[in-house]
Order: sequence, then structure tokens, then C-alpha cells
Amino acid sequence: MERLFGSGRIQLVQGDITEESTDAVVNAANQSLLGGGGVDGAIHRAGGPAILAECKAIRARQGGCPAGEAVVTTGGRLPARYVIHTVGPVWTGGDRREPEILASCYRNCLRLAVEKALRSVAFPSISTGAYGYPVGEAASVALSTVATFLSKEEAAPALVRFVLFDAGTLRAYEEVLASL
Ligand code: AR6
Repeated sequence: MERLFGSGRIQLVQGDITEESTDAVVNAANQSLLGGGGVDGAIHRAGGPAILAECKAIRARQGGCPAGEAVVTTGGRLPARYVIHTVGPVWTGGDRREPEILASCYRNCLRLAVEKALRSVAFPSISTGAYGYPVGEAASVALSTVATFLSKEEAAPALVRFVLFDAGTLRAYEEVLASL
């Protein structure tokens, strides 16, 4: 499924984000930037050691990445040229600013994409795996934040593709996108 917002397109597909050849893929990282399971593990495995080397350099400079923020590294051996690492909120019930933090993940990744003049970016469903964010609520925050960014920002990437790992997550995102 896809929809246009301003001059940008939001596309939803099911798949493995490590295979995407968009200009950048987004990693659902943790504050350490040192890797982990889920998308993070898959990206480091497929992209090779150059990604971790740059993450370590960023850690040395700024001491990790707070929730809601984003940093960019090489894509290493991935088809994508860059990895944008962002740290989603851990879901603890919804009253610890989880929606605001999740929205700022998407916005900050898109700002970095604009800074680098990228034309296409692929996102996973940030926070809905190990971090436990309910998928319907996460889809709502993710899609409304990206749609608003594309509508307002002329230099936004022309394509934002959500690459969703399983059919249930794809369906949740499709329901929300249809209703925006
Ligand atoms: N491609 C696309 N989506 C994937 C892939 C893949 N290759 N692998 C998993 N997913 P998670 P989080 C989906 O846990 O909730 C890590 O250990 C997955 O099914 O990767 O933000 C980090 O180091 C789910 O729908 O990210 C952090 O410690 C979604 O991606 C922590 O997990 C997100 O699941 C971050 O947790």
C-alpha cells in the first residue's frame, strides 16, 4: 500500500530491512549503540564491522544516543549507503512520554535524511519488538509523524518505505495509513 503526502510517498511492505536498497535504512538501536537483537542484530550482521566501528566513534564523542534521537553511520556492506540509528522508547504503559519520544525518533531520522539530501529511507517498526510498544499505537505515531513531515518539509525524501517484518505488523500499519 502507498499514499502521497506533499511531494513524498509513504509505502508499506513486508520484508527484511537489511535487503533494502533505499539511500538509508533506519536501525531500532539502543542507547549504547553497540548492537543487540532484532533489527539491530540483523543490520550489524549483514552490514559488517564498519557500522560498529562508526558507532563506537560516535559513543566516544557523545556517549551513546538518548531515546528519541538519531545518529548516522555508513551502511557498510548493506545495499543502503547509510544506516540511521535511532533509539525508541521502552513501553511502560504510555504515560512516560512514549508517544512523544517515538515521534521524535521518526522526525530526527528524517531531519538527518534531509541534511544528507537522501531521496529514500526505509524504517522498521521502531519499539514494537523488544521494547514492547503496542503495534497499533506505534503505527499511529509513526505514520502521522512521517506524513506530517512529508507534507511540511519540501526537501523531505521522496520515498519513505516502512519495511515490516511480519504480516500482523504490516496489517496494523495498513489500517492506520488507510485512515490518515
Ligand atoms: N527487518 C525488518 N524488521 C525487523 C527485522 C528485520 N530484519 N528484524 C526484526 N524486525 P526490535 P525495538 C522487526 O526488537 O522494539 C534490540 O536488541 C520486529 O519484528 O528490533 O525498538 C536493540 O538493540 C519488530 O516488529 O526493536 C534494542 O535493545 C520491529 O522490527 C531493542 O532491541 C522492532 O523490533 C530495540 O527494541
